[in-house]
Amino acid sequence: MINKKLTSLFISIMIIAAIFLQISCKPTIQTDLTKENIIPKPVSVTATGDYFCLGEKASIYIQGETAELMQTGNYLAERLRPATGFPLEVRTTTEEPGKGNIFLTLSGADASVGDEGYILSVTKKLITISAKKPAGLFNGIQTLRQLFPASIDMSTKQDFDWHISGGTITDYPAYNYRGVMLDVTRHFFSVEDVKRYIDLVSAYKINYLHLHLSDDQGWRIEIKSWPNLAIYGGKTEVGGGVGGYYTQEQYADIVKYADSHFITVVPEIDMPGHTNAALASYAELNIKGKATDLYTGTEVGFSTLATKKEITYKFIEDVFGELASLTTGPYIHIGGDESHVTKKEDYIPFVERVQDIVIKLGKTPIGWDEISLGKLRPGAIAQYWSSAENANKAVAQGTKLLMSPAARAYIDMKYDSTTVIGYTWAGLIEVDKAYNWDPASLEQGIGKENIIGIEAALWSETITNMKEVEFLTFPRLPGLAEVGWTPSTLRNWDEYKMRLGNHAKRFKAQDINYYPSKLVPWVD
Ligand code: TNX
Repeated sequence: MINKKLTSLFISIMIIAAIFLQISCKPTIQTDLTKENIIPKPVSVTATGDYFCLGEKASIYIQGETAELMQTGNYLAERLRPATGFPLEVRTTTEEPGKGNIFLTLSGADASVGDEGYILSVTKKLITISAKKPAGLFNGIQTLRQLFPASIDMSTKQDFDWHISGGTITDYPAYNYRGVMLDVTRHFFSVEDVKRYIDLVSAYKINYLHLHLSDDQGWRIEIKSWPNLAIYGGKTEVGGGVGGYYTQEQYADIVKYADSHFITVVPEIDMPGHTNAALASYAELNIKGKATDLYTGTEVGFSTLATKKEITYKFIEDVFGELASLTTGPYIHIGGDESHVTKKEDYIPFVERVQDIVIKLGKTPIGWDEISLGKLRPGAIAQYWSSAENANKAVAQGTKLLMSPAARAYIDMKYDSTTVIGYTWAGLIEVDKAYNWDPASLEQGIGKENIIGIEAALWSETITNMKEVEFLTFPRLPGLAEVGWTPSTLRNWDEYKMRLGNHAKRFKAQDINYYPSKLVPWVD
């Protein structure tokens, strides 16, 4: 009798538990994958109407045991653990795992997705990301993060049904280079700041971080063979603040952190102009052999290295030699912009010789568009920022361009006339203006075949802290990331702004100080 009662009680509890489980995993919002607000917009999305529910017992399975794969699995686990409160163990497997798990695999994806593409499939049973390379898995993970409710990005446990819509996403980038430049010279930003920047931009599939490491106002990287550059030349910044520099260990830590987010760091030492910090640190680099004073203003174009002195090239070889050994990526940026006090006949042979120095170190030189005044070495890249004429000169030499048109991609410009920080020299750049352009049809004579990608540039004359960095970056950067990732035929401002509006919740969950543009229908 008692036994019977206990059995029926047990059955009732089981039924209630089953119903509860069912309810707790019932989606409260739509389950149409094609209606998700993914940025950058994927190449193709098909929906099944099904949904997957992430539960406490889920694990992340990786197929293969390479360190990079393991790191990618751990990265995903670390993104999902705080808000879900689930353990989400990372395990290796040789076959498709059972129900309720996440599966990251380097087999199964069609070769057409390339090195950075992925296929994300969501069924009731399993989430699978397949790719050719770990970078593709990482990009698929960024998409997956955006399929969860925005609370997934909170740093503390949230009471939520972690369901996502079912279907398949096939995705790959339009351009291989999707970058952002951070100027750490005009104002210095700490290692922690740079890491947060990497966290935030990698979510939008940015894969290059260009660090502007030297300028008139400061030298920001330790060079052991020329120690005064950092110790003296790094002492201050715009406005006279304390400045700072990265030790080589700190810089290597940034590079490693970026690499673990599939972001390649591109270091820039600007020359022959924008060199006052170096000229103040070493007298012998000056034409007249006398050191200049440190500079804390915002003028550009008044400084130049002594292009006719041999010591200058010894200096460049030493600096780039040390920098190359800290650089895991292919590029070293040589600057070359606004050298207004360098004579053209001196500028051209200088830029040619500096390219050769970089190439000899096994790296590929990039320079601002002015470098196309001289002969560009095979493989060198010109970064278009202001002169279409220079950009066309580069194309005529068979050189590929990195597109950073100031009127679209200079995210140090104000949004509108009321923006407190930022410049206006390249115009006001509202969120639609940063989004609404196509790199391949922006300038006559420059087509997709001439372009490696795009880069947003954040100069820091007017910004002093991360809150300000975030304000100018968000929400323009997600739009620029989409310009670089999504085929132009799939892009449209009116549709994009709806998706962007839905990212406010994600910005808030990550405590991002974003500009709430009136052009965007924000959904809180
Ligand atoms: C132009 S862009 C510069 C920088 C300034 C920036 C301010 C470029 C290659 N040179 O030196 O910081 O404008 O917007």
